[in-house]
Amino acid sequence: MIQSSELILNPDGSVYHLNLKPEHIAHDIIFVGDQNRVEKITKHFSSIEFSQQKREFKTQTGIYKGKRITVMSTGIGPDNIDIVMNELDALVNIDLETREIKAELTSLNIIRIGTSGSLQEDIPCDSFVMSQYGLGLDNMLRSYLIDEISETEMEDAFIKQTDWDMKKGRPYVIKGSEILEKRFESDKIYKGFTGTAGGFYGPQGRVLRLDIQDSELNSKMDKFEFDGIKMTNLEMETGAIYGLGKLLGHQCLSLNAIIANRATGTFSEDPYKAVDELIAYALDKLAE
Ligand code: R1P
Repeated sequence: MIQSSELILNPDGSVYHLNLKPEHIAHDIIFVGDQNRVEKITKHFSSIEFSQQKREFKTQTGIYKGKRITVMSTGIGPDNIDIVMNELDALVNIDLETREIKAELTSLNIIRIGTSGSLQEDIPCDSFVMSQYGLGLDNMLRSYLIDEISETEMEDAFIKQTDWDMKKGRPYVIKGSEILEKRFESDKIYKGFTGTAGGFYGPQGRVLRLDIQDSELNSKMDKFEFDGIKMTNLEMETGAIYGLGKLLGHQCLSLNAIIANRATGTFSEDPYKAVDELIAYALDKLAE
């Protein structure tokens, strides 16, 4: 039995941070970072059966083209992903009354619709990237046992090619769901290798008033290559979603609208349009 200090439930029986009960979520789930993006997706639904918000975690469940879908905001960063993935998994795979792990486990489909900065000149603003791999530059996932699921050869190549300082922890590489990749691919979306940073400024090489540990990191990352795979973009959730998804047995895929190009120093003239177009793309693929 999982103790009440470990799996915390609210007085109404919902999971602590997400404030949800098992009946509130679908098995097809869309993650967004920004809570205001939830309704930009659910406005396309024919009906919404449930809405909830606690802190940055806003959830709506409804129907799009006959399919029941949950849309949920995760807020920013891998630390939030730890909360969202564990509590979502508990909703389907732990009996919240007996606090026992269920004998039969459920696998969720989880699609992130995010925003991201491109590292490559030829992946311009307003394009879409689907992450074949997530590279975690944060340390959150290292609290779990990941040796069986991580791509150690790619990690070693990244460490060597970027001269990564191990005082920052060992980067991890996790592959996304190949099943979902096949469902969401087309000639409208780049396939990529997405870096997930544990912060927005220093951890992504941005300098305002503070010097950073490696001011050359971004230019080393954009030159990184392993087996023909180059690093495409940087954001703050994909690696963590892929890692926890794989450990917990869920299918995960991250799609990002490119709103900044770090290689050319440009920013999208209409980032909301790019996100809206990615939403339309992802919803249609999900409903197919
Ligand atoms: C940073 O501004 C946030 O935007 C990106 C990053 O991953 C980070 O969460 O994604 P979202 O727009 O999905 O939040």
